[in-house]
Amino acid sequence: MIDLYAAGTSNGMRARIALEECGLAYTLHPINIQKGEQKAPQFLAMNPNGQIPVIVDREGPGGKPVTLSQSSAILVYAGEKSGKHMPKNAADRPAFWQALMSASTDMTPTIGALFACNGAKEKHEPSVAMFKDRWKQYLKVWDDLLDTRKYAAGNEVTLADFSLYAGYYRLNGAMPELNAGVPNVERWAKEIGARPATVRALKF
Ligand SMILES: N[C@@H](CCC(=O)N[C@@H](CS)C(=O)NCC(=O)O)C(=O)O
Repeated sequence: MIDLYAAGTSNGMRARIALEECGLAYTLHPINIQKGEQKAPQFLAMNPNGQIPVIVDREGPGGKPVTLSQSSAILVYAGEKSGKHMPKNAADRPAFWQALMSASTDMTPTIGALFACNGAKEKHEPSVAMFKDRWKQYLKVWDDLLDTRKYAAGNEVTLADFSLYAGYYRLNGAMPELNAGVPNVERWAKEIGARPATVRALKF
């Protein structure tokens, strides 16, 4: 059994989608980041950075408990533990890793920066515009890619798709206009977003 500590942000959703899609049994412990629950001593003992998501797997490798933060690390951990949704074809792996890294190191931090700049008391419009443009650029590249293949890494759904979807879904809720005009992404998002395990994972 895995304990998942998360909130409904793109990083939190990424981790939860992975656990659901990989069919791993887990208990969700919702963390209210607005109230600062991620800075409580018992949380910091699991992740000294005081950030969600975190998992605790009481039956990690060798039967030993594992505590893990970083949404993409959790994603790959779930894939390796379950043997699901990692690319089967070796030739698909470079594209898999590239999409996975882009989702967590390009796209999600852009969402975080955008929300922070946009929601700041003293809003800095040039920064807001810069992060909006950056998001649209990532999405345009993603749309071009999905014109040539069905999924992030080829013709099979992988964890890279779930990782990208978490960010897309998060922004769709807050600033849907930034997700407009990308028909291939829309086609792909409609399919990923209809998967029962993904639907379950998004209900925070
Ligand atoms: N690189 C980390 C980022 C984690 C992160 O930024 N978590 C945010 C929510 S999406 C958080 O906990 N923010 C609250 C805080 O920093 O106090 C990951 O991929 O998990």
